[in-house]
Amino acid sequence: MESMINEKTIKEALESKISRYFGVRAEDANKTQVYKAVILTVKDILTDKRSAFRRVVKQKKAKRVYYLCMEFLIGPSLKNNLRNLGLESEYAAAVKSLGFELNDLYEAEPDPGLGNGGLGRLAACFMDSLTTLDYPATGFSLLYEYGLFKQKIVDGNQVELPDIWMPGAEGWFVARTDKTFPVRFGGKVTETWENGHLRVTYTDYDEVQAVPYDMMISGYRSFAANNLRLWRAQDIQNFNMKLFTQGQYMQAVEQNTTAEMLTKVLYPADDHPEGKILRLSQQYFLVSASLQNIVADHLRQYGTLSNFAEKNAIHINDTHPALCIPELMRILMDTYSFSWETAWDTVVKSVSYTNHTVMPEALERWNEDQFRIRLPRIHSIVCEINRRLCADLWNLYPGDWERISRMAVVAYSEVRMANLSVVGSHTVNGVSKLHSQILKDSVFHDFYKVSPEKFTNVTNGIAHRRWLCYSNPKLASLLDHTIGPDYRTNPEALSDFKRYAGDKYVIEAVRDIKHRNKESFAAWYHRRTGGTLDTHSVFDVQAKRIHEYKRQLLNVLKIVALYDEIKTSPNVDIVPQTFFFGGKAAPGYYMAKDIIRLIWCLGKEIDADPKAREHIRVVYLEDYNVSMAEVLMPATDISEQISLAGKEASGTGCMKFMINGAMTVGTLDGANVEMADAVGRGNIYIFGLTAKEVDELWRSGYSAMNYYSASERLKAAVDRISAGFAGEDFSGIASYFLTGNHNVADPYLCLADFESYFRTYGAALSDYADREAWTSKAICNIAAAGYFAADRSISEYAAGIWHIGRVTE
Ligand code: 26V
Repeated sequence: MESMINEKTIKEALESKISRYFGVRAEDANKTQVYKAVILTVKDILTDKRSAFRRVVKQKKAKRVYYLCMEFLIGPSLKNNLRNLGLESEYAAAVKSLGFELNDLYEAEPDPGLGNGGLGRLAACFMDSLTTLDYPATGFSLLYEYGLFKQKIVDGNQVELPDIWMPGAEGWFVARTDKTFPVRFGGKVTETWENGHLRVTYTDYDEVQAVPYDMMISGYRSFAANNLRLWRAQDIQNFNMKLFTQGQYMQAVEQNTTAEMLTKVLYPADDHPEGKILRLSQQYFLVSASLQNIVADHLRQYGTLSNFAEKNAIHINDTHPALCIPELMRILMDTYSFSWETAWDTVVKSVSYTNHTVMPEALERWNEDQFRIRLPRIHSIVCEINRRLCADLWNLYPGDWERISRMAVVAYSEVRMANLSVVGSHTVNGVSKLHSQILKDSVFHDFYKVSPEKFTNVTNGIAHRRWLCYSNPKLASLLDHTIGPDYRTNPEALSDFKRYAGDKYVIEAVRDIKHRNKESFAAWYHRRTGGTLDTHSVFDVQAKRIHEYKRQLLNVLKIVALYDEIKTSPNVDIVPQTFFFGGKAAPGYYMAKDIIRLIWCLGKEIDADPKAREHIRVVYLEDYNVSMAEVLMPATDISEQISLAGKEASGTGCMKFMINGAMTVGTLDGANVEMADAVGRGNIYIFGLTAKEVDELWRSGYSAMNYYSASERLKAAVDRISAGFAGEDFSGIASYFLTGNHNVADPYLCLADFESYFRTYGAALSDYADREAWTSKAICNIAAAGYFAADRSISEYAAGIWHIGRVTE
């Protein structure tokens, strides 16, 4: 079908859209109008593809997967879609004939930030692979009017600005006002017995309409085109019916805003659940609308729900959509008269769950009273799930109250979403080998002992076409010319590139590509900020959310120690280095905001020091997001993956840097462990305590002060921080290290890992001096990165968890 599309047909289509939608002649259209017309035509192409795909899915009665996630960090779509469809050069020519450059359209495209970080980006990468591999899949999430805030750094302080992404990127979405579903909150539930059947009546509830907004997902040269459906809350009931007709216009509008608040904004904290009723309502809104939709589609095709679990896999991405479990129970029992047992069997056979964090403070719990008032029917179902669970456990562990109360879904007036997720799904997986092991050993140990077969691992992966082929076209073209283009659909074929690790020409080419990518990044940075960068310096990058466990502070200690070295030695001979930091802090996470201020002030002080600034610079990259990552990763020499071992579930940024030929300096945490196995210890810079050693250190009693006293360099660095930078006081951070702000000194063991980190970083730096050897290692990294493609992760989910097959013509 795409073969009938060429420059001429595209140009005609654009002209027609421009005249029809904007009432101007094509040659008079401005950039925005051309951009919008491009989107409209790409959507038409995808719509045709999608209807062909749907027809075959239906005809083959294929099992479908539904991926539920509160976040989809989709990033810009135009380049990805055009390249996936193989239509980029045709579009470039057509757009040029209208007087514009396709690249300018790419750069001007807004970046919908409908996610916080790793979790949401993973969901977006997975949709890409699901579609490329021709699996029938639907992503479900919310259409937040405001995505993750835009970050401004004003004198070192993070300031949050609303992310108004809609004027622009909303063009990719199609509102399906014909496919809405009602979602009910509050009200009263009455249970009566009629002819031996429990009848549940639900009255006095508030009803909100869920309106779907669909974005089609293209796969790379795929037969499939899938759908990402985002729900938007619309209050029709209150607005139109009741108050409005009674002439109470303003009250109608006020109530209307309350309901529509549901999808107003994405919660910007991925560290602490706020326990806010609005967040719970958002979760139920997503779950209820999506499940009604899934059930309706299933019934339309099969006319029965008896084969529901055979034909549908429902995946909950972290605990946020865990209300899927009681909601599907509700629909099956209350609407379709299933017995508890049959409904439960269907639910457990349909649902699977991925855990994405072991941080105890991120595990969601809801106050039971709030939960009951807001979701009375769901509450009663959750209580019954809990009652049956506890009864089974009592048989298994008679008298072991402690264990049973740990495993309960409802206890101490709280609803525990993680326990609900484990109990109500057939498979639970972690996102790296180490993380999955930790789930079995500690977080879910009790459940693991009862049902070991439930637990499995699927190591995360990235959309390597977006993160390598499209964002690093020079490297991709070198790969095409050396190993051939097969790796684009078969990422494991990247391993062929290893043959070139000793090839002088290829080494020189990879080195030259890295340098040119650094220049492109510098140019991008200049356009953005007016600032300049030294592209001959080492680009050392730590880009991720700001979290204590990710240890941006350990990186700061290293930089301060280097700064100290530069200041105190009479003749310094070190490679120039630029230390980049990027990432947002949750607005209420004061420590994280302080870390940003520290980094920024350190940078300012170094810039003002004539001797130091010859050698090192610290750059805070404001508003790190998907579009920035796409230019930054190809330009990076050293990737900092330095979380405390046992804390980072997987990490996916690490994979994006690796596949672009950056060298990793990292701990044995998350996916780093598997990266080290894949590339070999000689090609990665591993340092620090292992997860096991971390546990032992805590058990034996950790004294930060001992590490401080034992290392001159560390002591000097902490004291330097205590003395402040650029006139700002950071003594609080020094005491965080030594005495602790919440009783525990140095809770993420920065001091314990410092010496090992500093030495290992130093080794990386001296290796960098031998650029040929360094680049040869970079080649090994690119060659070993194939395993970390989302195509591999998705094949594992499809075969081992969802049991779905590809649908081809
Ligand atoms: C948690 C919460 C809890 C409070 C309310 C808002 C909110 C929003 C998001 C989250 C999720 C945190 C979990 C997360 O993003 N985990 C990351 O998942 C990545 C994909 O699996 C993984 O690579 C990272 O290591 C992990 O930190």
